[in-house]
Amino acid sequence: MAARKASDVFVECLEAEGVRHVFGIPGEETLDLNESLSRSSIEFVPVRHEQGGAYMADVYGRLTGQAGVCLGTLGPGATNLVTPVADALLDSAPLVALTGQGDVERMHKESHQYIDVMGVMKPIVKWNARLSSTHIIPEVVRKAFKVAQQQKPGPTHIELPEDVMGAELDAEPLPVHSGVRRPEPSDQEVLEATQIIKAAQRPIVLAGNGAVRVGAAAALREFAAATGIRVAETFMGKGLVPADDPCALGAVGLQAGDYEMAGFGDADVVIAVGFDLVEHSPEHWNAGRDKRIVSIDTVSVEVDEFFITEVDLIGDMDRILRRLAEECRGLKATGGSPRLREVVQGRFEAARDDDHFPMQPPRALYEIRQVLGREDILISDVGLHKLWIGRMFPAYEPNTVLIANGLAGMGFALPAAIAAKLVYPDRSVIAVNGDGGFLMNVQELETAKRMRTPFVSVIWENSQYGSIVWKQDKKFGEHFGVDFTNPDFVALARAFGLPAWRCESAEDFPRYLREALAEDLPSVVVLPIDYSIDVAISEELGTETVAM
Ligand SMILES: Cc1ncc(C[n+]2csc(CCOP(=O)(O)OP(=O)(O)O)c2C)c(N)n1
Repeated sequence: MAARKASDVFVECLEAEGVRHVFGIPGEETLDLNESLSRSSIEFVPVRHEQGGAYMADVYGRLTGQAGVCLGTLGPGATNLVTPVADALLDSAPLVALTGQGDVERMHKESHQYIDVMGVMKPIVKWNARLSSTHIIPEVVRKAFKVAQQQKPGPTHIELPEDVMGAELDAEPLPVHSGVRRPEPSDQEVLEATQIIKAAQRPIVLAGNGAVRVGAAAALREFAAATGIRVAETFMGKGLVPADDPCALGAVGLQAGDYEMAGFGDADVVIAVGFDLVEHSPEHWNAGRDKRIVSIDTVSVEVDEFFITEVDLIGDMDRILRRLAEECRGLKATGGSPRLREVVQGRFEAARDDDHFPMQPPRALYEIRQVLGREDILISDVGLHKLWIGRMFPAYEPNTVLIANGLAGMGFALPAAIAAKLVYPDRSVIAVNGDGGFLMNVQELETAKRMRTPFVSVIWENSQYGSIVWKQDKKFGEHFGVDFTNPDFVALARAFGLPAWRCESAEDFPRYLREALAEDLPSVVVLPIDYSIDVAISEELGTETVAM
Protein backbone atom coordinates (compact mmCIF):
# COMPACT_ATOMS: atom_id res chain seq x y z
CA MET A 1 0.00 0.00 0.00
CA ALA A 2 1.08 3.59 -0.59
CA ALA A 3 2.28 5.90 2.15
CA ARG A 4 -0.52 7.78 3.86
CA LYS A 5 -1.02 10.03 6.81
CA ALA A 6 -0.11 8.35 10.10
CA SER A 7 -3.53 9.26 11.49
CA ASP A 8 -5.09 7.28 8.61
CA VAL A 9 -3.04 4.22 9.53
CA PHE A 10 -3.95 4.75 13.19
CA VAL A 11 -7.66 4.78 12.33
CA GLU A 12 -7.24 1.68 10.12
CA CYS A 13 -5.80 0.00 13.22
CA LEU A 14 -8.86 1.05 15.24
CA GLU A 15 -11.10 -0.36 12.51
CA ALA A 16 -9.17 -3.64 12.62
CA GLU A 17 -9.94 -3.80 16.34
CA GLY A 18 -13.66 -3.57 15.56
CA VAL A 19 -14.10 -0.06 16.97
CA ARG A 20 -17.47 1.41 16.03
CA HIS A 21 -17.57 4.63 18.06
CA VAL A 22 -15.06 7.09 19.44
CA PHE A 23 -16.62 9.29 22.13
CA GLY A 24 -14.94 12.60 22.76
CA ILE A 25 -14.12 16.19 22.00
CA PRO A 26 -11.56 17.13 19.36
CA GLY A 27 -8.86 19.73 19.82
CA GLU A 28 -6.39 21.60 17.68
CA GLU A 29 -3.85 18.88 18.32
CA THR A 30 -6.18 16.10 17.13
CA LEU A 31 -7.14 17.67 13.78
CA ASP A 32 -5.52 14.94 11.68
CA LEU A 33 -6.98 12.15 13.77
CA ASN A 34 -10.48 13.62 13.53
CA GLU A 35 -10.11 14.11 9.80
CA SER A 36 -9.09 10.48 9.39
CA LEU A 37 -12.01 9.35 11.57
CA SER A 38 -14.41 11.37 9.42
CA ARG A 39 -13.37 9.30 6.41
CA SER A 40 -13.60 5.95 8.22
CA SER A 41 -16.27 3.43 9.18
CA ILE A 42 -16.02 4.64 12.78
CA GLU A 43 -18.55 7.10 14.12
CA PHE A 44 -16.98 9.95 16.05
CA VAL A 45 -19.51 10.92 18.72
CA PRO A 46 -18.98 14.50 19.87
CA VAL A 47 -19.86 14.75 23.55
CA ARG A 48 -20.35 17.80 25.77
CA HIS A 49 -17.69 17.01 28.37
CA GLU A 50 -14.84 14.52 28.04
CA GLN A 51 -15.96 12.90 31.28
CA GLY A 52 -19.28 12.01 29.66
CA GLY A 53 -17.54 10.52 26.64
CA ALA A 54 -15.19 8.44 28.72
CA TYR A 55 -18.04 7.05 30.83
CA MET A 56 -19.76 6.10 27.57
CA ALA A 57 -16.63 4.25 26.46
CA ASP A 58 -16.33 2.63 29.88
CA VAL A 59 -19.87 1.24 29.88
CA TYR A 60 -19.68 0.30 26.21
CA GLY A 61 -16.66 -1.79 27.22
CA ARG A 62 -18.38 -3.27 30.26
CA LEU A 63 -21.33 -4.43 28.20
CA THR A 64 -19.50 -5.74 25.14
CA GLY A 65 -16.11 -6.89 26.41
CA GLN A 66 -14.64 -4.88 23.52
CA ALA A 67 -12.76 -1.80 24.63
CA GLY A 68 -14.76 1.40 24.34
CA VAL A 69 -12.74 4.29 22.97
CA CYS A 70 -12.74 7.91 24.15
CA LEU A 71 -10.82 10.95 23.00
CA GLY A 72 -9.67 14.12 24.68
CA THR A 73 -7.23 16.68 23.43
CA LEU A 74 -4.03 17.53 25.30
CA GLY A 75 -4.04 19.33 28.67
CA PRO A 76 -7.60 20.06 29.83
CA GLY A 77 -9.19 17.55 27.47
CA ALA A 78 -6.96 14.83 28.87
CA THR A 79 -7.45 15.77 32.52
CA ASN A 80 -11.23 15.73 32.02
CA LEU A 81 -10.93 12.03 31.17
CA VAL A 82 -9.35 11.10 34.46
CA THR A 83 -12.39 10.15 36.58
CA PRO A 84 -14.01 7.67 34.18
CA VAL A 85 -10.64 6.19 33.27
CA ALA A 86 -10.12 5.53 36.98
CA ASP A 87 -13.64 4.11 37.12
CA ALA A 88 -12.77 1.69 34.32
CA LEU A 89 -9.69 0.64 36.28
CA LEU A 90 -11.48 -0.09 39.54
CA ASP A 91 -14.56 -1.64 37.93
CA SER A 92 -12.43 -3.55 35.39
CA ALA A 93 -13.94 -2.25 32.16
CA PRO A 94 -11.98 -2.43 28.91
CA LEU A 95 -11.37 1.09 27.65
CA VAL A 96 -8.81 2.76 25.39
CA ALA A 97 -8.31 6.47 26.10
CA LEU A 98 -6.79 8.56 23.32
CA THR A 99 -5.32 11.95 24.05
CA GLY A 100 -3.82 14.53 21.72
CA GLN A 101 -0.48 16.14 22.48
CA GLY A 102 1.73 18.89 21.13
CA ASP A 103 4.67 18.18 18.83
CA VAL A 104 7.32 15.87 20.24
CA GLU A 105 9.89 18.65 20.03
CA ARG A 106 8.08 20.95 22.45
CA MET A 107 7.48 18.49 25.23
CA HIS A 108 10.72 19.17 27.08
CA LYS A 109 9.91 22.83 27.79
CA GLU A 110 7.19 25.12 29.10
CA SER A 111 4.67 25.34 26.28
CA HIS A 112 0.99 26.05 25.70
CA GLN A 113 -1.38 23.47 27.24
CA TYR A 114 1.43 20.98 27.70
CA ILE A 115 1.28 18.86 30.79
CA ASP A 116 2.70 15.41 31.33
CA VAL A 117 -0.44 13.49 30.39
CA MET A 118 1.47 10.21 30.36
CA GLY A 119 2.30 10.84 34.00
CA VAL A 120 -1.27 11.86 34.84
CA MET A 121 -2.65 8.66 33.36
CA LYS A 122 0.05 6.29 34.55
CA PRO A 123 -1.47 5.34 37.94
CA ILE A 124 -4.99 4.85 36.56
CA VAL A 125 -4.33 2.68 33.51
CA LYS A 126 -3.08 -0.86 33.00
CA TRP A 127 -0.63 0.39 30.39
CA ASN A 128 0.07 3.50 28.37
CA ALA A 129 2.32 4.60 25.54
CA ARG A 130 3.18 7.68 23.56
CA LEU A 131 3.22 7.34 19.80
CA SER A 132 6.71 8.76 19.65
CA SER A 133 7.19 7.73 16.03
CA THR A 134 4.92 6.61 13.21
CA HIS A 135 6.22 3.10 12.67
CA ILE A 136 5.12 1.85 16.11
CA ILE A 137 1.44 2.66 15.46
CA PRO A 138 0.26 -0.88 14.58
CA GLU A 139 2.02 -2.39 17.60
CA VAL A 140 0.86 0.25 20.06
CA VAL A 141 -2.77 0.06 18.99
CA ARG A 142 -2.82 -3.75 19.07
CA LYS A 143 -1.22 -3.77 22.49
CA ALA A 144 -3.56 -1.11 23.87
CA PHE A 145 -6.60 -3.18 22.92
CA LYS A 146 -5.11 -6.50 23.93
CA VAL A 147 -4.10 -5.27 27.37
CA ALA A 148 -7.40 -3.42 27.90
CA GLN A 149 -9.46 -6.47 27.01
CA GLN A 150 -7.53 -9.26 28.65
CA GLN A 151 -8.53 -10.29 32.19
CA LYS A 152 -8.81 -8.40 34.33
CA PRO A 153 -9.85 -5.84 31.78
CA GLY A 154 -9.25 -2.15 32.35
CA PRO A 155 -8.18 1.08 30.72
CA THR A 156 -5.14 1.76 28.56
CA HIS A 157 -4.03 5.09 27.15
CA ILE A 158 -2.32 6.23 23.95
CA GLU A 159 -0.87 9.70 23.59
CA LEU A 160 -0.88 11.07 20.06
CA PRO A 161 1.64 13.87 19.35
CA GLU A 162 0.39 16.19 16.64
CA ASP A 163 3.47 16.05 14.44
CA VAL A 164 3.59 12.25 14.49
CA MET A 165 -0.07 11.93 13.51
CA GLY A 166 0.45 14.30 10.59
CA ALA A 167 3.54 12.50 9.23
CA GLU A 168 3.52 9.91 6.43
CA LEU A 169 3.68 6.15 6.86
CA ASP A 170 3.14 2.97 4.91
CA ALA A 171 2.02 0.24 7.33
CA GLU A 172 -0.82 -2.20 7.94
CA PRO A 173 -2.73 -3.02 11.13
CA LEU A 174 -1.45 -6.11 12.93
CA PRO A 175 -3.80 -9.10 12.69
CA VAL A 176 -6.26 -9.32 15.57
CA HIS A 177 -6.69 -12.81 16.93
CA SER A 178 -9.69 -12.93 19.21
CA GLY A 179 -10.86 -15.92 21.20
CA VAL A 180 -7.95 -16.17 23.59
CA ARG A 181 -7.89 -19.61 25.19
CA ARG A 182 -7.70 -19.35 28.94
CA PRO A 183 -5.58 -21.71 30.99
CA GLU A 184 -7.13 -24.64 32.85
CA PRO A 185 -6.50 -25.45 36.48
CA SER A 186 -4.76 -28.78 36.96
CA ASP A 187 -6.71 -31.94 37.84
CA GLN A 188 -5.05 -31.85 41.24
CA GLU A 189 -6.33 -28.33 41.94
CA VAL A 190 -9.85 -29.25 40.86
CA LEU A 191 -9.68 -32.34 43.07
CA GLU A 192 -8.58 -30.27 46.07
CA ALA A 193 -11.42 -27.80 45.52
CA THR A 194 -13.90 -30.66 45.14
CA GLN A 195 -12.73 -32.23 48.38
CA ILE A 196 -13.09 -28.96 50.29
CA ILE A 197 -16.59 -28.36 48.90
CA LYS A 198 -17.74 -31.92 49.53
CA ALA A 199 -16.43 -31.88 53.07
CA ALA A 200 -18.11 -28.57 53.86
CA GLN A 201 -20.97 -28.44 56.35
CA ARG A 202 -22.41 -25.13 55.22
CA PRO A 203 -20.77 -23.89 52.01
CA ILE A 204 -21.86 -20.66 50.39
CA VAL A 205 -21.00 -18.92 47.11
CA LEU A 206 -20.07 -15.24 46.93
CA ALA A 207 -20.30 -14.17 43.29
CA GLY A 208 -19.04 -10.89 41.89
CA ASN A 209 -18.31 -8.80 38.86
CA GLY A 210 -15.59 -11.18 37.64
CA ALA A 211 -18.26 -13.75 36.81
CA VAL A 212 -20.36 -11.13 35.03
CA ARG A 213 -17.42 -10.03 32.89
CA VAL A 214 -16.75 -13.44 31.43
CA GLY A 215 -20.38 -14.48 31.02
CA ALA A 216 -20.24 -17.26 33.62
CA ALA A 217 -23.82 -16.80 34.88
CA ALA A 218 -25.20 -19.92 33.19
CA ALA A 219 -22.42 -22.11 34.56
CA LEU A 220 -22.82 -20.61 38.03
CA ARG A 221 -26.54 -21.36 37.94
CA GLU A 222 -25.78 -24.91 36.90
CA PHE A 223 -23.28 -25.29 39.73
CA ALA A 224 -25.80 -23.96 42.26
CA ALA A 225 -28.59 -26.18 40.95
CA ALA A 226 -26.34 -29.27 40.89
CA THR A 227 -25.04 -28.81 44.41
CA GLY A 228 -27.74 -26.87 46.23
CA ILE A 229 -25.08 -24.35 47.27
CA ARG A 230 -26.73 -20.97 47.59
CA VAL A 231 -25.37 -17.80 46.09
CA ALA A 232 -24.90 -14.34 47.57
CA GLU A 233 -23.97 -11.60 45.13
CA THR A 234 -22.00 -8.38 45.35
CA PHE A 235 -23.70 -5.22 44.10
CA MET A 236 -22.01 -5.62 40.71
CA GLY A 237 -22.78 -9.32 40.64
CA LYS A 238 -26.52 -8.72 40.78
CA GLY A 239 -28.49 -10.95 38.44
CA LEU A 240 -25.87 -13.69 38.14
CA VAL A 241 -28.53 -15.82 39.76
CA PRO A 242 -32.11 -14.61 39.21
CA ALA A 243 -33.56 -12.91 42.28
CA ASP A 244 -36.46 -15.39 42.24
CA ASP A 245 -34.23 -18.48 42.09
CA PRO A 246 -34.37 -20.56 45.28
CA CYS A 247 -30.55 -20.50 45.35
CA ALA A 248 -30.40 -16.70 45.51
CA LEU A 249 -29.45 -15.19 48.88
CA GLY A 250 -29.56 -11.59 47.66
CA ALA A 251 -26.98 -8.83 47.37
CA VAL A 252 -24.66 -8.42 50.32
CA GLY A 253 -22.37 -5.59 51.19
CA LEU A 254 -24.21 -2.70 52.75
CA GLN A 255 -23.75 -3.69 56.36
CA ALA A 256 -21.79 -6.17 58.39
CA GLY A 257 -25.13 -7.72 59.33
CA ASP A 258 -25.90 -8.50 55.69
CA TYR A 259 -23.42 -11.31 55.71
CA GLU A 260 -24.63 -12.65 58.99
CA MET A 261 -28.22 -12.64 57.76
CA ALA A 262 -27.24 -14.33 54.50
CA GLY A 263 -25.56 -17.12 56.43
CA PHE A 264 -21.89 -16.21 56.18
CA GLY A 265 -21.54 -16.39 59.96
CA ASP A 266 -22.25 -20.10 59.91
CA ALA A 267 -20.50 -20.85 56.63
CA ASP A 268 -17.38 -22.97 56.89
CA VAL A 269 -16.46 -22.75 53.20
CA VAL A 270 -16.86 -19.73 50.94
CA ILE A 271 -16.56 -20.26 47.21
CA ALA A 272 -15.63 -16.88 45.79
CA VAL A 273 -16.64 -16.68 42.14
CA GLY A 274 -15.16 -13.68 40.36
CA PHE A 275 -15.07 -11.73 43.61
CA ASP A 276 -13.32 -8.35 43.14
CA LEU A 277 -12.08 -7.15 46.50
CA VAL A 278 -12.47 -3.54 45.36
CA GLU A 279 -16.23 -3.88 45.77
CA HIS A 280 -16.20 -4.72 49.44
CA SER A 281 -13.55 -5.88 51.86
CA PRO A 282 -13.60 -9.59 52.77
CA GLU A 283 -12.96 -8.49 56.35
CA HIS A 284 -16.73 -8.01 56.64
CA TRP A 285 -17.47 -11.67 56.17
CA ASN A 286 -14.27 -13.29 57.37
CA ALA A 287 -13.20 -11.17 60.31
CA GLY A 288 -12.20 -14.30 62.24
CA ARG A 289 -10.22 -15.59 59.23
CA ASP A 290 -11.71 -18.96 59.89
CA LYS A 291 -13.44 -19.69 56.57
CA ARG A 292 -11.91 -22.06 54.10
CA ILE A 293 -11.91 -20.16 50.81
CA VAL A 294 -11.94 -21.57 47.29
CA SER A 295 -11.57 -18.93 44.59
CA ILE A 296 -12.66 -19.31 41.00
CA ASP A 297 -11.41 -16.49 38.83
CA THR A 298 -9.66 -15.67 35.59
CA VAL A 299 -6.61 -14.32 37.35
CA SER A 300 -4.82 -14.99 40.59
CA VAL A 301 -6.61 -13.26 43.44
CA GLU A 302 -5.49 -10.20 45.38
CA VAL A 303 -3.66 -10.69 48.67
CA ASP A 304 -5.70 -9.68 51.70
CA GLU A 305 -5.24 -10.96 55.22
CA PHE A 306 -8.95 -11.81 55.35
CA PHE A 307 -8.95 -13.53 51.98
CA ILE A 308 -6.36 -16.26 52.13
CA THR A 309 -7.51 -18.80 49.59
CA GLU A 310 -6.85 -22.48 50.04
CA VAL A 311 -7.33 -23.29 46.38
CA ASP A 312 -7.18 -20.78 43.56
CA LEU A 313 -8.84 -22.15 40.43
CA ILE A 314 -7.64 -19.84 37.68
CA GLY A 315 -8.85 -19.95 34.10
CA ASP A 316 -12.05 -20.25 32.11
CA MET A 317 -14.66 -19.74 34.83
CA ASP A 318 -17.45 -21.23 32.77
CA ARG A 319 -15.54 -24.48 32.29
CA ILE A 320 -14.33 -24.60 35.88
CA LEU A 321 -17.86 -24.16 37.27
CA ARG A 322 -19.30 -26.79 34.96
CA ARG A 323 -16.56 -29.19 35.94
CA LEU A 324 -17.13 -28.60 39.64
CA ALA A 325 -20.88 -29.01 39.10
CA GLU A 326 -20.21 -32.48 37.72
CA GLU A 327 -17.77 -33.39 40.48
CA CYS A 328 -20.08 -32.18 43.27
CA ARG A 329 -23.47 -33.02 41.75
CA GLY A 330 -26.13 -34.13 44.24
CA LEU A 331 -24.40 -32.59 47.24
CA LYS A 332 -27.62 -31.16 48.76
CA ALA A 333 -25.72 -28.45 50.59
CA THR A 334 -27.47 -26.62 53.41
CA GLY A 335 -25.40 -23.44 53.83
CA GLY A 336 -26.70 -19.90 53.55
CA SER A 337 -29.69 -18.30 55.18
CA PRO A 338 -32.68 -16.72 53.42
CA ARG A 339 -33.19 -14.16 56.21
CA LEU A 340 -31.59 -11.19 54.44
CA ARG A 341 -33.46 -11.87 51.25
CA GLU A 342 -36.73 -12.29 53.11
CA VAL A 343 -36.39 -9.03 55.05
CA VAL A 344 -35.37 -7.03 51.97
CA GLN A 345 -37.92 -8.60 49.66
CA GLY A 346 -40.64 -8.27 52.25
CA ARG A 347 -40.03 -4.52 52.43
CA PHE A 348 -39.89 -4.32 48.67
CA GLU A 349 -43.20 -6.04 48.13
CA ALA A 350 -44.96 -4.23 50.97
CA ALA A 351 -44.01 -0.96 49.25
CA ARG A 352 -46.62 -1.62 46.56
CA ASP A 353 -49.25 -0.14 48.87
CA ASP A 354 -47.13 2.64 50.33
CA ASP A 355 -48.72 5.97 49.38
CA HIS A 356 -46.16 8.19 51.09
CA PHE A 357 -45.37 11.28 49.11
CA PRO A 358 -42.62 12.39 48.68
CA MET A 359 -42.08 8.76 47.83
CA GLN A 360 -39.85 6.46 49.83
CA PRO A 361 -37.22 4.42 48.00
CA PRO A 362 -38.84 0.96 48.23
CA ARG A 363 -41.98 2.09 46.40
CA ALA A 364 -39.91 3.96 43.83
CA LEU A 365 -37.93 0.79 43.12
CA TYR A 366 -41.05 -1.33 43.14
CA GLU A 367 -42.61 0.83 40.41
CA ILE A 368 -39.44 0.79 38.32
CA ARG A 369 -39.31 -3.01 38.54
CA GLN A 370 -42.92 -3.19 37.30
CA VAL A 371 -42.17 -1.26 34.10
CA LEU A 372 -38.94 -3.06 33.23
CA GLY A 373 -38.68 -6.55 31.72
CA ARG A 374 -36.19 -9.07 33.05
CA GLU A 375 -33.56 -8.15 30.47
CA ASP A 376 -34.11 -4.39 30.63
CA ILE A 377 -31.49 -2.25 32.29
CA LEU A 378 -31.46 -0.10 35.41
CA ILE A 379 -28.47 2.16 35.89
CA SER A 380 -27.65 3.71 39.22
CA ASP A 381 -25.72 6.86 39.84
CA VAL A 382 -23.84 7.16 43.14
CA GLY A 383 -25.49 8.17 46.38
CA LEU A 384 -28.03 6.86 48.83
CA HIS A 385 -30.17 5.72 45.90
CA LYS A 386 -27.34 3.38 44.86
CA LEU A 387 -27.42 1.66 48.21
CA TRP A 388 -31.15 1.13 47.91
CA ILE A 389 -30.79 -0.20 44.38
CA GLY A 390 -27.83 -2.42 45.20
CA ARG A 391 -29.58 -3.92 48.15
CA MET A 392 -33.22 -4.04 47.10
CA PHE A 393 -33.78 -3.96 43.35
CA PRO A 394 -34.38 -7.54 42.14
CA ALA A 395 -32.21 -8.42 39.15
CA TYR A 396 -32.71 -11.44 36.95
CA GLU A 397 -29.82 -11.27 34.52
CA PRO A 398 -26.22 -10.07 34.86
CA ASN A 399 -25.44 -6.57 33.62
CA THR A 400 -29.05 -5.49 33.98
CA VAL A 401 -28.25 -3.37 37.02
CA LEU A 402 -25.24 -1.22 36.28
CA ILE A 403 -23.51 0.32 39.26
CA ALA A 404 -20.24 2.17 39.68
CA ASN A 405 -18.86 0.46 42.75
CA GLY A 406 -15.07 0.48 42.71
CA LEU A 407 -14.41 4.19 42.26
CA ALA A 408 -18.08 5.08 42.83
CA GLY A 409 -18.03 8.45 41.09
CA MET A 410 -21.16 10.57 40.88
CA GLY A 411 -22.19 11.49 37.33
CA PHE A 412 -21.88 7.95 35.97
CA ALA A 413 -25.51 7.18 35.19
CA LEU A 414 -26.46 9.52 32.37
CA PRO A 415 -23.55 8.78 30.01
CA ALA A 416 -23.77 5.11 31.02
CA ALA A 417 -27.38 5.06 29.83
CA ILE A 418 -26.37 6.39 26.41
CA ALA A 419 -23.84 3.58 26.05
CA ALA A 420 -26.34 0.97 27.25
CA LYS A 421 -28.82 2.11 24.60
CA LEU A 422 -26.16 2.02 21.89
CA VAL A 423 -25.31 -1.56 22.81
CA TYR A 424 -28.91 -2.69 23.44
CA PRO A 425 -31.22 -0.46 21.38
CA ASP A 426 -34.14 -2.81 21.93
CA ARG A 427 -34.03 -2.85 25.71
CA SER A 428 -35.65 -0.28 27.96
CA VAL A 429 -33.15 1.66 30.06
CA ILE A 430 -33.85 3.68 33.19
CA ALA A 431 -31.16 5.67 35.01
CA VAL A 432 -31.78 6.63 38.64
CA ASN A 433 -29.89 9.71 39.78
CA GLY A 434 -29.68 11.82 42.89
CA ASP A 435 -30.22 15.52 42.30
CA GLY A 436 -26.53 15.99 43.12
CA GLY A 437 -25.05 13.52 40.65
CA PHE A 438 -27.53 14.29 37.87
CA LEU A 439 -26.14 17.78 37.38
CA MET A 440 -22.60 16.44 37.14
CA ASN A 441 -23.10 15.18 33.58
CA VAL A 442 -26.46 16.71 32.65
CA GLN A 443 -24.87 18.20 29.52
CA GLU A 444 -24.92 14.74 27.92
CA LEU A 445 -28.71 15.03 27.53
CA GLU A 446 -27.84 16.89 24.36
CA THR A 447 -25.64 14.01 23.18
CA ALA A 448 -28.41 11.56 24.05
CA LYS A 449 -30.95 13.52 22.05
CA ARG A 450 -28.65 13.86 19.05
CA MET A 451 -27.78 10.15 19.19
CA ARG A 452 -31.47 9.23 19.47
CA THR A 453 -30.86 7.04 22.49
CA PRO A 454 -34.17 7.01 24.37
CA PHE A 455 -33.89 6.23 28.08
CA VAL A 456 -35.51 7.66 31.17
CA SER A 457 -33.52 9.66 33.70
CA VAL A 458 -35.32 9.49 37.01
CA ILE A 459 -34.15 12.14 39.47
CA TRP A 460 -34.74 11.44 43.14
CA GLU A 461 -35.05 15.00 44.34
CA ASN A 462 -34.37 15.99 47.93
CA SER A 463 -32.10 19.06 47.52
CA GLN A 464 -29.36 17.36 49.51
CA TYR A 465 -26.34 15.14 49.07
CA GLY A 466 -28.40 12.39 50.61
CA SER A 467 -25.81 9.78 51.40
CA ILE A 468 -23.57 12.30 53.12
CA VAL A 469 -26.54 13.50 55.15
CA TRP A 470 -27.12 9.89 56.16
CA LYS A 471 -23.50 9.39 57.21
CA GLN A 472 -23.23 12.73 59.02
CA ASP A 473 -26.46 12.20 60.92
CA LYS A 474 -25.25 8.80 62.06
CA LYS A 475 -21.85 10.08 63.08
CA PHE A 476 -22.62 13.55 64.49
CA GLY A 477 -26.38 13.59 64.99
CA GLU A 478 -26.60 16.51 62.55
CA HIS A 479 -25.57 17.41 59.01
CA PHE A 480 -23.85 20.36 57.40
CA GLY A 481 -22.53 21.48 54.00
CA VAL A 482 -24.91 19.21 52.13
CA ASP A 483 -27.95 21.36 51.24
CA PHE A 484 -28.50 22.98 47.89
CA THR A 485 -31.24 24.28 45.64
CA ASN A 486 -32.15 22.77 42.31
CA PRO A 487 -33.02 24.17 38.94
CA ASP A 488 -36.48 23.39 37.62
CA PHE A 489 -35.49 20.01 36.19
CA VAL A 490 -38.57 19.81 33.97
CA ALA A 491 -37.80 23.19 32.42
CA LEU A 492 -34.16 22.18 32.12
CA ALA A 493 -35.02 18.99 30.23
CA ARG A 494 -37.43 20.89 28.01
CA ALA A 495 -34.68 23.37 27.22
CA PHE A 496 -32.83 20.39 25.75
CA GLY A 497 -35.96 19.67 23.70
CA LEU A 498 -36.81 16.64 25.80
CA PRO A 499 -40.04 15.49 27.41
CA ALA A 500 -40.13 15.71 31.20
CA TRP A 501 -42.54 15.24 34.07
CA ARG A 502 -42.60 16.10 37.74
CA CYS A 503 -44.48 13.76 40.06
CA GLU A 504 -46.92 15.48 42.38
CA SER A 505 -48.37 12.30 43.90
CA ALA A 506 -47.42 8.65 44.30
CA GLU A 507 -49.73 7.61 41.44
CA ASP A 508 -47.96 9.96 39.06
CA PHE A 509 -44.73 7.99 39.15
CA PRO A 510 -45.80 4.73 37.46
CA ARG A 511 -47.91 6.67 34.97
CA TYR A 512 -45.10 9.03 33.96
CA LEU A 513 -42.61 6.18 33.83
CA ARG A 514 -44.76 4.37 31.29
CA GLU A 515 -45.26 7.52 29.24
CA ALA A 516 -41.56 8.25 29.32
CA LEU A 517 -40.60 4.73 28.24
CA ALA A 518 -42.93 5.02 25.25
CA GLU A 519 -41.05 8.07 23.95
CA ASP A 520 -38.45 7.76 21.24
CA LEU A 521 -36.42 10.51 22.91
CA PRO A 522 -34.52 10.58 26.17
CA SER A 523 -36.70 11.93 28.94
CA VAL A 524 -36.65 13.03 32.56
CA VAL A 525 -38.97 12.14 35.43
CA VAL A 526 -38.51 14.09 38.66
CA LEU A 527 -39.55 12.22 41.77
CA PRO A 528 -39.47 14.01 45.13
CA ILE A 529 -37.92 11.46 47.49
CA ASP A 530 -38.19 10.93 51.22
CA TYR A 531 -35.05 9.39 52.64
CA SER A 532 -36.33 9.35 56.19
CA ILE A 533 -36.48 5.56 56.32
CA ASP A 534 -33.04 4.18 56.81
CA VAL A 535 -31.52 2.12 54.03
CA ALA A 536 -30.03 0.12 56.87
CA ILE A 537 -33.60 -1.19 57.25
CA SER A 538 -33.20 -2.61 60.73
CA GLU A 539 -30.81 -2.44 63.60
CA GLU A 540 -30.51 -6.15 63.25
CA LEU A 541 -28.32 -5.66 60.18
CA GLY A 542 -25.68 -3.79 62.11
CA THR A 543 -23.68 -0.71 61.20
CA GLU A 544 -23.09 0.03 57.56
CA THR A 545 -19.81 -0.92 56.01
CA VAL A 546 -19.93 0.71 52.60
CA ALA A 547 -17.86 3.75 51.82
CA MET A 548 -19.31 6.25 49.35
C1 LIG B 1 -17.57 12.65 41.92
C2 LIG B 1 -17.90 12.36 43.34
N1 LIG B 1 -17.85 13.35 44.25
C3 LIG B 1 -18.17 13.11 45.55
C4 LIG B 1 -18.51 11.84 45.95
C5 LIG B 1 -18.86 11.58 47.41
N2 LIG B 1 -20.31 11.35 47.48
C6 LIG B 1 -20.82 10.11 47.46
S1 LIG B 1 -22.46 10.09 47.46
C7 LIG B 1 -22.56 11.75 47.52
C8 LIG B 1 -23.88 12.47 47.56
C9 LIG B 1 -24.78 12.09 46.43
O1 LIG B 1 -25.90 12.97 46.42
P1 LIG B 1 -27.03 12.81 45.34
O2 LIG B 1 -26.47 12.71 43.98
O3 LIG B 1 -28.03 13.90 45.54
O4 LIG B 1 -27.66 11.40 45.66
P2 LIG B 1 -28.40 10.90 47.01
O5 LIG B 1 -27.33 10.46 47.96
O6 LIG B 1 -29.18 12.07 47.55
O7 LIG B 1 -29.25 9.75 46.58
C10 LIG B 1 -21.29 12.31 47.54
C11 LIG B 1 -21.01 13.79 47.62
C12 LIG B 1 -18.50 10.83 44.96
N3 LIG B 1 -18.78 9.55 45.25
N4 LIG B 1 -18.23 11.12 43.66
